[in-house]
Amino acid sequence: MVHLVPFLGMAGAAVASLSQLATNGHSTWGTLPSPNLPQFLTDGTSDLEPPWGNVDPAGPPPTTGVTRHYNFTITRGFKFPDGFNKSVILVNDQFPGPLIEANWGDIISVAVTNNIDSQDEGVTLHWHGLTQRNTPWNDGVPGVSQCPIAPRGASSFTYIFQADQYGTGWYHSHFSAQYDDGLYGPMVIHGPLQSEITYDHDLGPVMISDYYRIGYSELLELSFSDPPRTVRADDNLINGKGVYDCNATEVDDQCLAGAGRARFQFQSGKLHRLRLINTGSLANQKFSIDGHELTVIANDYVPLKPYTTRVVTLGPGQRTDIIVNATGSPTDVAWMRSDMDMACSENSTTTATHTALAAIYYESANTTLLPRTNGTTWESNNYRNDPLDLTVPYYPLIPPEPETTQTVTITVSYNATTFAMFMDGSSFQADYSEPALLSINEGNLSLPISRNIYNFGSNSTVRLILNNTDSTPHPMHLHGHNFWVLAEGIGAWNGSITNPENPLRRDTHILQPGTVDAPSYLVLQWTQDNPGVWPLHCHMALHARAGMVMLVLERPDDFAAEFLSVPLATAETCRDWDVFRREV
Ligand SMILES: *[C@@H]1O[C@H](CO)[C@@H](O)[C@H](O)[C@H]1NC(C)=O
Ligand SMILES: *[C@@H]1O[C@H](CO)[C@@H](O)[C@H](O)[C@H]1NC(C)=O
Ligand SMILES: *[C@@H]1O[C@H](CO)[C@@H](O)[C@H](O)[C@H]1NC(C)=O
Ligand SMILES: *[C@@H]1O[C@H](CO)[C@@H](O)[C@H](O)[C@H]1NC(C)=O
Ligand SMILES: *[C@@H]1O[C@H](CO)[C@@H](O)[C@H](O)[C@H]1NC(C)=O
Ligand SMILES: *[C@@H]1O[C@H](CO)[C@@H](O)[C@H](O)[C@H]1NC(C)=O
Ligand SMILES: *[C@@H]1O[C@H](CO)[C@@H](O)[C@H](O)[C@H]1NC(C)=O
Ligand SMILES: *[C@@H]1O[C@H](CO)[C@@H](O)[C@H](O)[C@H]1NC(C)=O
Ligand SMILES: *[C@@H]1O[C@H](CO)[C@@H](O)[C@H](O)[C@H]1NC(C)=O
Ligand SMILES: *[C@@H]1O[C@H](CO)[C@@H](O)[C@H](O)[C@H]1NC(C)=O
Ligand SMILES: *[C@@H]1O[C@H](CO)[C@@H](O)[C@H](O)[C@H]1NC(C)=O
Ligand SMILES: *[C@@H]1O[C@H](CO)[C@@H](O)[C@H](O)[C@H]1NC(C)=O
Ligand SMILES: [Cu+2]
Repeated sequence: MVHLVPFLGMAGAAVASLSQLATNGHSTWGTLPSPNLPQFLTDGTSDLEPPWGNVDPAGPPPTTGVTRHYNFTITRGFKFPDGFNKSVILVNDQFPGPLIEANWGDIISVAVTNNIDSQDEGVTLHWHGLTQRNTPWNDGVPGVSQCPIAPRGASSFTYIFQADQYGTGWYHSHFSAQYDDGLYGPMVIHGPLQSEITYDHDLGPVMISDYYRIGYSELLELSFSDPPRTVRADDNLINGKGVYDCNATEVDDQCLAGAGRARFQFQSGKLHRLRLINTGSLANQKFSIDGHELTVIANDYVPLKPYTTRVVTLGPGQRTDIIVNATGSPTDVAWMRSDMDMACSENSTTTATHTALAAIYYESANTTLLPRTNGTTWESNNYRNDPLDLTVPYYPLIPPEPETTQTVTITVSYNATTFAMFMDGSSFQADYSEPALLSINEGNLSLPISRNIYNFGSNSTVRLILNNTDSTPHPMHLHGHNFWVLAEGIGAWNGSITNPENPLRRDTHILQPGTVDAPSYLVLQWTQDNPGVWPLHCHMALHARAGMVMLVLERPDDFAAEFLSVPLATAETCRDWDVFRREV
């Protein structure tokens, strides 16, 4: 499949007539001037040297002694991110949520209050990609590491954890498919940079999301209805902004014209760092900037040997840091764009809703004009990530022979009422009132089969071969670790590893579609250096809800020593949730 995305006539007005408050609340993402993030936080002192000094960039994080405090109040509100009226979730009145920023090694403390006015809508926040070493109860997964934070201000919970990776990440709700409604935001952890890399401006996060005008509860109802309906994205947003064609026949009076696209600023001849994040629900994204080359420097929280490309692939949950040389003239205007690459939701939407657009204005450009640049061609590659032999970690790490190897086969089945996904024949179900980590910490390993617990004991290394018989892609995410991606393909793995001296490492990687006769495989490996209960799951919220989750139980014998200090707050959150559940 070769795609050429032409200039789009219906790109909306250059200047939004709907207010920023109406589309995104108090968020300023995607408005001019673009943020210019610093290389590190100086805390108002005259620090000229970064706090990580000569610490080995490939080693454990430094201890900085600094704590970054945040207060998050979660609410719902009616916003018009692309012109369409939707009840979105706001963090401190912002959609998408505010930036969490720290230096490598800092402690981050986020006090979260759930003020959603609802009968049953809890909240948890997951800090995607951080390992939560020694703090597994702060990983933010309901039914695994904690109970949901009860709504209506009945409860709050303070997450405290170390910024133990550096680069670009994000936080998002792990409650049901809640982040689809906007409960997410970016995280930037300043850290060492590869020696050959420099840049002039850090434009910060570029959050890309497939977007649904109905709420996630309705989305789940449709997907699990009888017969199950194919869910189709209504739009594709950048930094929470898009322009829906309110004249489309199926749209009623809930659409207001005048929403604006995200805008960014370039300075001619300068190098710009952009932090791409797929904050979406289902869609694979193909990101490009018309007429510009992209130099890739990191995937997830892992620095890469820089390489240059025109298009970057991101599955839900994944991040890619790029440097872009602004080679245009000072008056140029260009489209930044991201195309959904997604077979199962293709029909009956227009190209416009499948391509997220944002305008890039050079320093002397007329900002009331829209770009008229042409898109870049790309080829679908069965929804895989960019080639493993191209994406090579900057700091090499050789995977040892594994102490144990596990194969897990993914199947999907449809019955009269719903569809379900299975990992080795078992479809995951959580009990939000009984987090697995807490049961196991109390010495109870006899949990229901539907918890999909894989006890890897004290093995120092685990290799996992995922065997996918399902015809959709699955962005697989492991909590608590970066994994090695040893191989991917169709059929039976022949044992060969791509770049055996230094395979790709990251925290999320796409398992491509397969069939029963020709399943696809993805071979992952990690070091068991982080005692805990870590979900390994498809990042598509619908698939996780359908059961595509397994729990990696790591070094349970070390729990007694390591877990003495499960905070009282974790138990209190469960009590609050139970009281709340009894009252409704
Ligand atoms: C968070 O809220 C608490 C209690 O209201 C307040 O004392 C503290 O200063 C706030 N912290 C920040 C970073 O806003
Ligand atoms: C948005 O939808 C809500 C719920 O239907 C409604 O109460 C509100 O008036 C709508 N807002 C506008 C501006 O139409
Ligand atoms: C939508 O319809 C209005 C009124 O007919 C028209 O002025 C406007 O240009 C149309 N917008 C688009 C994007 O086609
Ligand atoms: C960036 O582009 C400018 C103008 O095209 C060129 O002169 C410069 O060498 C480029 N910088 C880098 C680091 O490639
Ligand atoms: C999508 O539309 C094309 C052209 O109208 C049609 O041939 C194809 O069968 C449709 N695919 C699905 C999955 O509905
Ligand atoms: C910017 O473009 C608009 C629309 O074409 C035009 O009206 C305006 O005069 C231009 N501004 C400048 C400073 O050129
Ligand atoms: C975009 O493509 C069209 C059709 O191929 C061409 O006529 C036009 O010059 C191109 N525009 C730019 C800015 O390259
Ligand atoms: C379909 O599967 C779901 C989930 O496994 C189950 O709850 C339901 O009872 C099944 N329905 C039928 C008709 O088998
Ligand atoms: C362990 O947990 C399971 C599931 O929550 C429960 O049914 C069982 O009674 C518990 N066992 C013990 C010994 O507490
Ligand atoms: C290693 O993992 C396997 C499961 O893959 C488990 O059966 C075995 O007991 C583990 N070995 C140790 C030493 O914990
Ligand atoms: C993968 O799944 C297929 C279909 O269930 C099965 O035939 C095959 O043996 C599995 N492969 C492995 C390596 O387990
Ligand atoms: C193993 O599979 C890889 C990827 O398909 C292929 O490049 C390689 O040649 C194969 N090696 C052997 C020994 O068959
Ligand atoms: Cu999936």
